[in-house]
Amino acid sequence: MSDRSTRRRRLVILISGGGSNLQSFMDACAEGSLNAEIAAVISNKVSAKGLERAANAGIPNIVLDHTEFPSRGEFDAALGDIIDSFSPDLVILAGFMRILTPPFVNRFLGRLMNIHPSLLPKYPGLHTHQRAIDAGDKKAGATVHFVTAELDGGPAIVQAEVPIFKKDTAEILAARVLEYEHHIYPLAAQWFCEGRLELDDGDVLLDNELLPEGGVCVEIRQKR
Ligand code: NHR
Ligand code: GAR
Repeated sequence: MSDRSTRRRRLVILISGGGSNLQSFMDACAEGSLNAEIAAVISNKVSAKGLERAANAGIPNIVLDHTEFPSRGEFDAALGDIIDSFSPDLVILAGFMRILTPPFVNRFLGRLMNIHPSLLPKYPGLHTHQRAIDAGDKKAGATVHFVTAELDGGPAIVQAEVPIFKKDTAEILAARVLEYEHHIYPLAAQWFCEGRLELDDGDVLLDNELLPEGGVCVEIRQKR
């Protein structure tokens, strides 16, 4: 068996919260739509619910509390060492809420992905759903992208669009977007695990083809 095509890729998943995206990776691995194993889950918050999901599934789970480090750089160096101890092929930010310093990003460049709950380049940073509602936008969504030093500025791999309805609150919209995050994030990871996806000098290639800005667009038809 060639290593290239069939070896199960190793993932390390970083979380800070509920871990529903982590759960979508656990489900996709179990079901076989993602040919990978989750080598470890790491949280910067001891209270992250996602840690329990990992523990219940027998996945090594680690807390690295950023408040115990004197600087971002030192936290990132320790985090990078723990990640490397699991020899991952791909590192997944799944609701990870700490901005990462350039040395960390460069250490994992091309094998570090994030999902951001907006249609980037719109609304990088925090409070994306409220900002989209306040702006009167008709659609919202989520973007999977390679992480670069520019916050939420790395090139996009795949986007899902969902409608915004008049009565939406940020919470309602967040839940609608989250449902589709759970489809597109394991999908992007599977492309990477199959060797179909790469970051090439700031561009994203899928099957050796340059992706457009925004990446692959998955339009979701809303059952209503
Ligand atoms: N790091 C780099 N260098 N580049 C990216 O694209 C990153 C990143 C780290 C995290 C996720 C991102 C998101 O999808 C992400 C992308 C945290 C903040 C933030 O302001 C912003 C964006 C993202 C994650 N964090 C505060 C901080 O001071 C803390 C907020 C909190 O703890 O609640 O780090 O949205
Ligand atoms: C998701 O909506 C994710 O896109 C977002 O946080 C949620 C995490 O949910 N990420 C960020 O805002 C990153 N700053 P989860 O913990 O249930 O996966």
